[in-house]
Amino acid sequence: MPATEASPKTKLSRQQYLDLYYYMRLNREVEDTMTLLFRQNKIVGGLYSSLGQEAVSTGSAYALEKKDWMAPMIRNIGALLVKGVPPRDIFTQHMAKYTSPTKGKDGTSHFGDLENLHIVSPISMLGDLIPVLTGVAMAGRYLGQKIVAMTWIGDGGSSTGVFHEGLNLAASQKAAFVLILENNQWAYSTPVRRQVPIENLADRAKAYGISSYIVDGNDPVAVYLTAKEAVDRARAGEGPILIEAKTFRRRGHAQHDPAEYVPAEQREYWEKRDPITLYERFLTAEKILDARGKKEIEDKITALLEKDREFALNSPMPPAEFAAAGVYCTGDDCHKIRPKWERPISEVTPPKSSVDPVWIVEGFGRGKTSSRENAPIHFGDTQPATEEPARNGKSPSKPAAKPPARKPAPAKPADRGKARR
Ligand SMILES: Cc1ncc(C[n+]2csc(CCOP(=O)(O)OP(=O)(O)O)c2C)c(N)n1
Ligand SMILES: [Mg+2]
Repeated sequence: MPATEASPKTKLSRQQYLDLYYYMRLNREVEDTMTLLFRQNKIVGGLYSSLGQEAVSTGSAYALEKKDWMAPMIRNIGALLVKGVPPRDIFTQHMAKYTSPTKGKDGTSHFGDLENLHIVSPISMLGDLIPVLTGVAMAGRYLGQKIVAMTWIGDGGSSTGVFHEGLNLAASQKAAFVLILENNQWAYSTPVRRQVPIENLADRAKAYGISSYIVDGNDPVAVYLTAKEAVDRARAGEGPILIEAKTFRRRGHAQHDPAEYVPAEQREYWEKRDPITLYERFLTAEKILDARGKKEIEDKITALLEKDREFALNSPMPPAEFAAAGVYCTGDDCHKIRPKWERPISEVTPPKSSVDPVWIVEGFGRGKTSSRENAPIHFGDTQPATEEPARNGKSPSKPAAKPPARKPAPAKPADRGKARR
């Protein structure tokens, strides 16, 4: 599908327009605050900037419902804020304070909230969140929750093997999964044209037979409307959807990288397209935002960030004696998460959920197999199988003319579950 056109005023409610503005501003100011903290040597780990990409994180996450799941990557602080993570968690986490979501065990953004906000922690290995979030979407369907799962990937990350494996899995499972591909033109110091031989990364969706969109990643309304349509379609059972958001990484890969390899003309082009400046212009022209409204939003953000920054600065570092706590599962305190069934459990547990297999794979599943390679399956220890032996590695297409001399014992429910995997 072509890029979404500039969005007319009537598409969103006034509150929605203002929410997008608030979250973009909050996103930028949380990161500006952290840049200052980094310069003061208060940030423990790496600090990545999403300057110029705020419309992608906020517009896409804004399309999710409360019950939906997401997994952010390093440039998606905006998505965390939209989903309801308070800035104090982001500050304390980056400062490795004891009050942080990981109790000071990480100095960047590796935290989530499985219980309430439905956020899976980022995984540093690029692309690995795709099969994980596909699994979340599949679990949601299994549990009857009608949820959608969303994650983000960069242009560089879209060249990993697991991107392709994950999307193929999502497509074949028709998972309610939306993948936002942030094409910010650079993967570290490699420009996108030198790592991918195609113009539009959205074209990759064709390989998996799934739908895709291309959207202006600097227009929050276009991102939101596109993501909303994708989320609605995924929820309706249309399968996964890939959205390529074209944008630009205005800072280096992380704080240590001055990004001198970026051509000046390219930087200038994108600096003129700052998403917040453009959106503010739009809101003013449409009379959705005036000077007073803008000041109210700014004051609200300033007060919130001052409070949360102070909280983080005044929080203690983790006590040394807790270094090993929460690292290994003891079976007592961890793994408290239980599935939330929204359909009768009997519907998805044997015997109601089970059907007898219509064909049997040699050496797999029911019954015991002979230890000799290529030997026909013996159901039980003594009786030879009377079914037609498999040929060329394939199972017989028809059942044997005569029934087995001894009926195989039905597999236990647990075995059946394994056999199906
Ligand atoms: C599988 C894997 N390979 C390499 C890395 C190291 N690495 C971390 S970020 C990055 C660049 C990612 O570029 P892109 O996906 O375009 O995301 P961006 O940083 O532009 O948001 C690389 C190579 C990694 N984390 N995982
Ligand atoms: Mg990139």
